[in-house]
Amino acid sequence: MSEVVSYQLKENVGLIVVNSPPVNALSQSVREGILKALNQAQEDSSKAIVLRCDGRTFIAGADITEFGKPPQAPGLPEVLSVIENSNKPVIAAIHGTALGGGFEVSLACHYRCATPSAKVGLPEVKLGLLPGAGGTQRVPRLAGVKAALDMITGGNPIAAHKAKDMGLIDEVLTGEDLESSAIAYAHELHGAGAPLKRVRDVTIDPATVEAGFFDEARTRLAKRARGQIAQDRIVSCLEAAVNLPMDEGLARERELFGELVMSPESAAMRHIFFAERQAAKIKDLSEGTATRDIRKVAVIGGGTMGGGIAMCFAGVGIPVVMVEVDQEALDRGLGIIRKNYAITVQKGKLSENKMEQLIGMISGTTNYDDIADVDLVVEAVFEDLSLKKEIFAKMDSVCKSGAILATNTSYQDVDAIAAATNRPDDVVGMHFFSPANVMKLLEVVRGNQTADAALATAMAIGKKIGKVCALSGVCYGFIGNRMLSGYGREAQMLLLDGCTPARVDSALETFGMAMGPLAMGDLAGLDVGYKARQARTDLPDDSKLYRMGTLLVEMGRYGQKTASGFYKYDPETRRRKSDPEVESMIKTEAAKLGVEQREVEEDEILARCLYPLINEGAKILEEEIAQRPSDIDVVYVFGYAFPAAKGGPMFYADQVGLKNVYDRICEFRDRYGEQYWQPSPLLEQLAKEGKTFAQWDRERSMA
Ligand code: 3H9
Repeated sequence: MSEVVSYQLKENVGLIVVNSPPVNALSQSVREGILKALNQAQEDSSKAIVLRCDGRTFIAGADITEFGKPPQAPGLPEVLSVIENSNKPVIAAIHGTALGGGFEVSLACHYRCATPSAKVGLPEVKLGLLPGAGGTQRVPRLAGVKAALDMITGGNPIAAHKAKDMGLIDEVLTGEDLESSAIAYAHELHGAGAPLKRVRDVTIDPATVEAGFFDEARTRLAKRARGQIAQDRIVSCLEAAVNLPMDEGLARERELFGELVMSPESAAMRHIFFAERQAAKIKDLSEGTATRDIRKVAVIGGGTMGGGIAMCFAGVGIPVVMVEVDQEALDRGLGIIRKNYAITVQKGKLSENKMEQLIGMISGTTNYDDIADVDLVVEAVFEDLSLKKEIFAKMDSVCKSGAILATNTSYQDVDAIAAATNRPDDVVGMHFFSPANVMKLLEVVRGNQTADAALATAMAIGKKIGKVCALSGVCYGFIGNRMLSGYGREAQMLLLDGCTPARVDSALETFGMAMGPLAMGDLAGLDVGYKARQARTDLPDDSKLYRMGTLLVEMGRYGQKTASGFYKYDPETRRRKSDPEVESMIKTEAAKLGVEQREVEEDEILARCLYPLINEGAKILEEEIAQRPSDIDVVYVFGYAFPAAKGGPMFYADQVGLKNVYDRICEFRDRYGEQYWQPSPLLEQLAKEGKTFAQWDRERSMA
């Protein structure tokens, strides 16, 4: 029939099976195969048609690699219309995840059945898109407009039983085998004379939608996804579902899908989708590199970080031992974990029972001998190299052979830490981001001597605990924090130049950052950066450098924790407010330092803050600290809330044009000095050659 779609008549049922690994995406050959099979089924003696997939999942969506390329027939709408107009009932039999176009295929079928573990969803919004094959028209017809709005703008999958309750699927199968259960279900429907149920025939009563519903949704979503257009277009499609006949609604959906698929927002988000998967691959490690089993973990340090890390492992059923210096510190650490879980219970996102189960996975000790049997230790004490070395020497003396010894350091030299042990090949960096149980990024740091198996295990366990992993070499601050230093520096320099904190932050927030750099400093604690700077000997001797941050700390204004920093904070709501005292202090300091204040354009604020990220990123590539430009994007999107809709700093630079970025950096160098603005040789080279980072990376991998 087709290499990726087979058809056979089985027990009077026409059985269409899609087999297109890895996720049965709707490539041209899959669309064509399904179409041919459907046509064949119309002609034979089958009483009903079952569509199922081989492999790990039902169709997981359109083939994302085809977007942006010329369309190839048959289009998905054509396939769906043949399904819907079939003269025999078509039944989708779902396992794994029916996502995007995959779920839309099932919605065009007359019936949907699913295994209990299956999930259905419309995640297009996460790619800056909307469901373009009827999802926005059929879901509200089945589940109501409000549920459709939440499902499509949230993009999260829904478990089979819930999907049934919502009316999205008809049957949760109970049998062990998907194919035979689905065939049995088809017989049952046929026996009962079940009609050809077409979702398009359902009408939505406009009276069920409250007045102002769509306006309110638009305002709320615009706040949630600043600067992104997909949410707005989804609302328009749902409005069309309510107000227009089906075919006109479908036409509107196609038109808006067409707009989004060509948008820079979607191109950036698709880039991040593939970048995330690429980052998990270590170039010089063969795919089959053996990993070690991680059945028990120890976390050294019961602070906020250690607690969050322990929760990550407990969450996937791996028992954790937390080690602290004394009972009091241990009780405090375990207490924080309990409190964190309790908050989740209060929010209704965790049951009391499950909470107790999770807490039961985490034990505590003050004795290193108790970690002799663990497979992985993650050290998460404060940033003091000699303390870390001492702890690693202790770990080395008690841990069993083959245990992986990981440090969560943000800045320290992983090689120096490894040298404190007799097994530097088992030492690796696992740099979590705070709060560790929430933030998605894990920077896995490869030391000079880290063994392949230790590295592959760190990446694998990172994935298992739900993190997005990116590999970094050893350098001060690794990929993320190293790049950040210029970003924070310029945010503060801009104050002396004439910006208020609110002006700097709002420029970056409008760009899409979840929080501007100064508000972020207040959240992290200005004292943290202050202490880190004091330990550094490599900073230029310039009284303008971090002037405001330093002054604020010296006044006891550490940020949110003291209810004042660059801003003032309401102690109850933590809401920030501009502080006239800070604004006048900035003016006074600028005058003292002889900086002439001026009106700074928004465009300059963005360039001054973002271009240091790009320039340092280019240096990180030259030094091979990061494997690829897209890994840097992953670090920034998942660890620093850089907007996915801008694709990460390196992708963004490619869009702006490297020559434009380079020229602006040269302009800043001439104005502010080489100690801050030294263009990276790689950036200079690519700017002169008229290339992008992505092109450079492709050419390099082909060479
Ligand atoms: C859409 O459907 C639009 C329609 O509404 C309208 C059309 C007109 N295409 O994630 P994994 C690759 S938009 C191409 O590691 P898992 C992926 O890159 C689409 N490739 O596996 C990776 O490749 P590699 C809406 C895809 O088991 C490999 O498959 N659908 C696609 O952890 C394995 O992926 C989505 O957004 C694709 N659609 O998770 C769903 N999907 O091995 C996107 C995956 O070379 N997919 N690949 O690195 C997912 O969420 C996950 O892949 C899934 C499996 C949950 C399915």
